[in-house]
Amino acid sequence: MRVTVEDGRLTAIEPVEANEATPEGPCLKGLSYVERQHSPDRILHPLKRQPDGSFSRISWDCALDEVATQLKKIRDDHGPQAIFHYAASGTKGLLNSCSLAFWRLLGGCTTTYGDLCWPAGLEATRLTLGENKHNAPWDLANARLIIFWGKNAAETNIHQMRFVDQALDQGARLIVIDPRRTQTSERAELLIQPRPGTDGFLALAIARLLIEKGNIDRGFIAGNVHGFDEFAAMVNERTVAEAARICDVPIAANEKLAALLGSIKPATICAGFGMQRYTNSGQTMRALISLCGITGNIGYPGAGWVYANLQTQVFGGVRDPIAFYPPDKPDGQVRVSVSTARLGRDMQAQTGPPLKFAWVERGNPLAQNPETHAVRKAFRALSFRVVVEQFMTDTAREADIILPAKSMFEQTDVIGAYWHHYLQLRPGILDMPGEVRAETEIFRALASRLDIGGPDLDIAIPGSGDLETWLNRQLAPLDLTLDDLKDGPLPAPGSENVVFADRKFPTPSGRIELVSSEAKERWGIDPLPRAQLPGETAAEVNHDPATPLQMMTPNTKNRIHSQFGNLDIIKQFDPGPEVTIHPNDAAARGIEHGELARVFNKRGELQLPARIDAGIRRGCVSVTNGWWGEQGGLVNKLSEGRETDVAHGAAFHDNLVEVKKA
Ligand SMILES: Nc1nc2c(c(=O)[nH]1)N[C@H]1C(S)=C(S)[C@@H](COP(=O)(O)OP(=O)(O)OC[C@H]3O[C@@H](n4cnc5c(=O)[nH]c(N)nc54)[C@H](O)[C@@H]3O)O[C@H]1N2
Ligand SMILES: Nc1nc2c(c(=O)[nH]1)N[C@H]1C(S)=C(S)[C@@H](COP(=O)(O)OP(=O)(O)OC[C@H]3O[C@@H](n4cnc5c(=O)[nH]c(N)nc54)[C@H](O)[C@@H]3O)O[C@H]1N2
Ligand SMILES: [Mo]
Repeated sequence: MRVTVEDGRLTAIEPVEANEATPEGPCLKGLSYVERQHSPDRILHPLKRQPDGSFSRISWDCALDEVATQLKKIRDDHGPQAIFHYAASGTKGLLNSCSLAFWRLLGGCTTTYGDLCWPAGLEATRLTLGENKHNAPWDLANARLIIFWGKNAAETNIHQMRFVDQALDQGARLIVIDPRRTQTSERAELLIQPRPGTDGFLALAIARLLIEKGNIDRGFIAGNVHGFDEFAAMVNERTVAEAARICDVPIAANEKLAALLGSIKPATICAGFGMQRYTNSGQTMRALISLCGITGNIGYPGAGWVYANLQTQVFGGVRDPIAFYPPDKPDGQVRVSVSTARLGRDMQAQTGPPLKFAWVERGNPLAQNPETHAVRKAFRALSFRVVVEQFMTDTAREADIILPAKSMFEQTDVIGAYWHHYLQLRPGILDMPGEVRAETEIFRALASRLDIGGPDLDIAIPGSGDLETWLNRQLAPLDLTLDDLKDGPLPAPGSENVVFADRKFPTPSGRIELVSSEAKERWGIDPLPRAQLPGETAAEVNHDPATPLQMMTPNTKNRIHSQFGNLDIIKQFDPGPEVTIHPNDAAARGIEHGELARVFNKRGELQLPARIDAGIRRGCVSVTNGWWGEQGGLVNKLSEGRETDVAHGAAFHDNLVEVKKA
């Protein structure tokens, strides 16, 4: 984005055409930074909780002295693992590594493993293709067939729709697979609405039809696919009619999808994160990718599996989803970790030693992690909590000390992406308001109180005068400098516009693996992507008459998780949470449009106005995630802390509820 600053205030945000992925510039959320940056609700000073639960302003010296005293005492009395560090996806950049470096210098801490967002899909992709990368965003315009599977790009990847439009203008076909009718499906010629969590069955039925009709790419398979014969035998274990019954979609829809995928090339499957938020999602995602493999839609323009593009993760970190695994052996450090999907329960279960202190930055676990009640209980069981935040979130409200956090305009950093492949400079262009300090400064101030110093500290955490030197040091292995990035976005070194064009797949067999022994060894799942029913929502195995409705909690256009919803510009469009319910399900419960309804299960309850909408599958309800407690929309009160079958993701949508008139 190109930003205008006048008299120290952000006044305009405009497009940067040089970023070919987003030439039309930011969406409403991006534009709303004009309000967010200068919002009167921003936390501008350190705050301390008072005995009555309110917060009052204290000086930085008081705040840091108290935090340092607590850290020292807890480390000395209980060991550093009694200190819990939590960070999530609030902002991205190279400087984020400083926080972990600080705890390492302190002697270690307890962290999290797994991730709330996308690990099941990442790991499924890695197991199958060897690497998480996809064609450049604009290459989608070359596709003749586009399948959006569990992805609502018109809301969550808005820029991608530009390339969908270009493809459609050139005669491409668009299919959407989603239990909800969405803004994305409005553009499609066919919307398939499977029973949630059953997409693996659907994919294997399509594979069966493709193989039966000979609509597969035998040449490509012979050269590039490992395990095709076993896969083909496996898909014959279930008839298309059986699969259609499990997914509850018409057989004709299966046939149409198979006919399109079998006859139109190049085809791109754009997979979202929807169906990888179930307990079976690793296997589901593997089944979906196999469709690209058997139709030879990998390694060509307009073809492929578009899930996550980690080509800018050139600094380590998430490129290899192994980073999500719990450390088997602490690397010489006293490091323990708890599952982020089961955060509340796992925090409470720590015994050697029990957790005493939490440090939260860039995240809002009281709203965004599963099982809010357990998370709250775990935080309240601690003796001390610090939250570094810009706004008074549900998590900040739990803190003993709140430290004011910088915004992305207030400190220079280098950022990557997970859809396009540009590295970008994010220059600090505004002064920090009030008494705000960057995390790097906060950690250095704490370090001096804890007798941590010397070259180790300077290498790990730059002082404000050394920021550019530090960033240049991170860029050096890539033969890049900050100056190179000053003129605009640069493709990450080694990134490709068409991936796997060389047909080199870094899997154990060097091919696309439809059979993966690694899947079995690492995760104990079937080496074949055999479909399984999801955990809680599998009506066949688990039907609980008390909670007959399946609840999805997807993302939404004008907010990012729990961010932006507090801004006036956003409230105009999204004033508050609602529960979307099918007219028949509402009628059966005597609920009218706009009436207050109770949405509940054994874990918790929300009271929300009902939005009656025939676009949602019967038997399903949805509430977008990210509402705040004060708005009455903490959706994770209803979700259980449950991991996905691979890679420790969170099975957010695998969730049953009942709805009654309030
Ligand atoms: N505006 C906006 N954009 C965002 C975000 C945001 O909060 N707001 N967040 C960003 C982040 S961190 C993420 S992870 C992405 C996520 O973006 P998406 O990949 O779009 O993920 P979700 O919103 O979780 O789910 C996508 C769709 O999957 C559907 N779905 C749910 N269950 C199933 C199922 O069993 N099968 C199928 N086929 N579909 C299912 C939902 O109805 C939903 O429409 O968006 C990113 N972009
Ligand atoms: N039920 C349900 N829950 C979900 C999901 C779902 O689909 N359903 N989706 C999940 C997904 S995909 C994701 S990615 C997670 C997101 O989970 P989180 O990352 O916890 O969610 P955010 O709401 O983005 O919270 C980020 C916080 O960081 C703060 N922040 C921003 N910049 C900075 C900074 O520079 N420094 C500091 N200290 N703080 C900063 C923001 O003010 C904000 O409060 O939510 C997950 N939760
Ligand atoms: Mo996410």
